[in-house]
Amino acid sequence: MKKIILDTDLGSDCDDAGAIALMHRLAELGETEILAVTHCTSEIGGAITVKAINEYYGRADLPVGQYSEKPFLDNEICKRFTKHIMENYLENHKMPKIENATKLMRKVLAQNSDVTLIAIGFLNNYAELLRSQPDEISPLTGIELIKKHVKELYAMGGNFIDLTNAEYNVKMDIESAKYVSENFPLPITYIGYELGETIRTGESLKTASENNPVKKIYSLRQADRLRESWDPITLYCAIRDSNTLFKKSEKCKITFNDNGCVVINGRGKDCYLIANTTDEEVREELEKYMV
Ligand SMILES: [Ca+2]
Repeated sequence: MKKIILDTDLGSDCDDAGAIALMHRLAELGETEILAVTHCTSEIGGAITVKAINEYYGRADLPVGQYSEKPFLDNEICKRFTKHIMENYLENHKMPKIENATKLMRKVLAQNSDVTLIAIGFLNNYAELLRSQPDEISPLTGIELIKKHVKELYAMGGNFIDLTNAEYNVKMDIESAKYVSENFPLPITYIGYELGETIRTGESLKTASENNPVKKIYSLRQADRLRESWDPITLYCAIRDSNTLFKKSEKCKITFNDNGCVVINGRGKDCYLIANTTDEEVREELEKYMV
């Protein structure tokens, strides 16, 4: 069973919520153990919305962390649905204390081994983890902690079909994407923009309970309550890494240029996923786990 830490930018888009629902469902089935969820913007509603979803799925005590090094994407666009979910949550909860994401990751890694890291937002939190220095939690640096306690990283990011086009998660923080791609000491599997672009999911949420915050998020974000599936695909493939819906590219070295575009360069430890079946089959499979 894979132990995972999920890092999300929930708020920029709603497919993070679909991915978090899918993660909880696969945990219920005994396929993964969720160690922590961290949020990579400084918008507090994003982290509180993660807490609200975790509580709905029976994991109110799951540790949640947030990026807090400097203000980052704390804007109205990112509050389109988190504002509503947070206000609703605070009607019957006190304002929870949200931990610093880097500290939380260091604490969780120090206590676990063979952890799979997952990114469905920008790579700033993992860049901070890589740069972290020995502290009261561990005498190891971030890189040493990763080498000792982590297995791999799955990251939604990059466009692997059009190498002249920067994908959103990379474009919004090119410096962190470059830093992680160049310094992460273990294999990175990338889920490119092209994989989620043509697969719209959320249909199964339409029949969910009205109390389901993920259903509410899709209805607030999308008129037809469907959204492209970049993040659910990432969670699905990180947890079920031997699935037949996608296959891995040859091992190669993947980095990003100064414009945020993918650069594939000879031999290396990384790979990107390639579609291995029809969009319809992927859509049907994802929908099974989004409620
Ligand atoms: Ca995302």
